[in-house]
Amino acid sequence: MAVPMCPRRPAPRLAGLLAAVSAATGAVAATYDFDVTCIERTPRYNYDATKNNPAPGDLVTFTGHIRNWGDTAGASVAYRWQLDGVTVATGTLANFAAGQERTVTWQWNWQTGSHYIKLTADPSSQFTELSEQNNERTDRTDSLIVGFWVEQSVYTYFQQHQRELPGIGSNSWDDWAQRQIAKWNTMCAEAVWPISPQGVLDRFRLDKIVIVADGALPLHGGLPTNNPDLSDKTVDLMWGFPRTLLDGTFYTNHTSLTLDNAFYIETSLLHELGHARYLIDCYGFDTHNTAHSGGHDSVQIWEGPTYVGGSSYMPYVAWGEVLYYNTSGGVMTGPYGFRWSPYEAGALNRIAGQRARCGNYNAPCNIGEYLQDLPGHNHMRFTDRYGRPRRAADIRVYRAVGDGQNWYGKTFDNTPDLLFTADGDGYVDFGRNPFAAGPIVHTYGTANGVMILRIAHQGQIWYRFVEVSDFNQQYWQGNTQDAYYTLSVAGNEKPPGDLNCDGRVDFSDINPFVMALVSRADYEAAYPACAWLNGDINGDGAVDFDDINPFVACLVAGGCP
Ligand SMILES: [Ca+2]
Ligand SMILES: [Ca+2]
Ligand SMILES: [Ca+2]
Ligand SMILES: [Ca+2]
Ligand SMILES: [Zn+2]
Repeated sequence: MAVPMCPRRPAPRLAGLLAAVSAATGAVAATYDFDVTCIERTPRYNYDATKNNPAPGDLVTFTGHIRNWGDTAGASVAYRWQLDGVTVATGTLANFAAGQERTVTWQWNWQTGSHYIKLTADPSSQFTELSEQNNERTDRTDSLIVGFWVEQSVYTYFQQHQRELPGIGSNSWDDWAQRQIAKWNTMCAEAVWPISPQGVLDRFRLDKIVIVADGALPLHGGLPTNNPDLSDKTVDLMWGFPRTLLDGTFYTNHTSLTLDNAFYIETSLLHELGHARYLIDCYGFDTHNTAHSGGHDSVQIWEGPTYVGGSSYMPYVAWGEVLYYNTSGGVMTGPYGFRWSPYEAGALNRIAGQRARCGNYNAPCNIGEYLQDLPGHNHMRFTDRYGRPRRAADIRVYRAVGDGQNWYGKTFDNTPDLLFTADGDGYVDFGRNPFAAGPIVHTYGTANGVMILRIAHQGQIWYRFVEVSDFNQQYWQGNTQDAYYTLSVAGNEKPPGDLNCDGRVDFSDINPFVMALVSRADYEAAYPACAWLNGDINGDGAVDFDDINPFVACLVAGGCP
């Protein structure tokens, strides 16, 4: 089929609709609304072609699409192209009929880097419009490319109701769609973390809006939403909007400017586009025990007679079933809320500037490929609540295997898979991949990117979850050979300087300190429930004369720093 580009299907009854809505709301009939709906760039290149981007000097054409949503025919409206803020072309669209869409073009010899192409309708405000806020679009030229396919009824419904959103000048499905991309780009700019000091580097532009008849999606197999046109490889991300989205209440809130209102910002769409780019569901690291409600217990570990899941070793954190919530997710669901988390930003920047590689839809073949980015040696240091090493702690790794029956299914059986003893500085070298014997898997039936550690030290036992996302982020920060982590577990240990183990550091610790200094054996005999190393104030692993001055400082301060 001929590929429709930005919207080209006329909307013949629009003027009538507009008048009806105006009459219904008692508003003054809108006379004009010029709407720059989209800027497309040609030629297009398939993402998997040898040449998949313009080369410097290539002649490219920007085609701007302008709608007249007004009800007055025959207007002549000016337009203006700007590149990097400099006007490069102007013109006038004469006889612009109500409901019509017109296109204007500007050609440019391609340059690498980030440039900004902007099209403005009615730049000197000759017309007072229903919306003055949809008269310009700006695209970063080196953006990745988004295509949306929308069925006619959805397109029409949005044109009827978007204007009911207060104060934002939205008047079309196109305005809504551009707002989704703008939100994505804003989140990219704002994702400034240590791992992404310049935020998410890529920007995205809506290059293709294809309006199709109700029921037409998908055009070439797959799902109407995920795969609106599987034959299209010119975009890097695609999504479809079938008429069935109008069933139910998904788009029936016309007035709330809140993130729970898809008619304003469709957070689930941006999440799905995250998948289309290759991001995984971070909630897939979450771990639940649901056998008591007819489901599956992921954690099937016993500590003596105690079933660990839901016990004091591993309390439920929510709903009487959640044993672990991921620490890595944002848009892909997790503690960062609706923004790109450090993990997501790192993953997006890992392929910054690269077009889609093997699929531009949810899910592409390279989804989650970054899970395999593991440093060669992962050194984890186990410490107590005062930051002291848990020397010779017994560390056991429980790996997840698939449950074969749930999304991101996982089972930790009762047999530890790896055994370690922490060294004199509290370290264990887990090697490259303690999570699994093979690759990290994160899909239906299996998610093994989270492991459980059992830490035993000085008669105490702890269970902790560790996510592969921590290892991935170390890798992306350049620690591809050796990465270092600290896992602090707090027990009944006493603070440094507390030699009589009453929980305080004061004059009553002086005599036992002297005893510890003179003879470890005498000290341990006199204070069997205490730790000789509480006298190691300077943290060098011994109690000796070098600790005297720091100990005095602790006494004066009422505690060691
Ligand atoms: Ca306008
Ligand atoms: Ca105007
Ligand atoms: Ca004390
Ligand atoms: Ca010392
Ligand atoms: Zn998802």
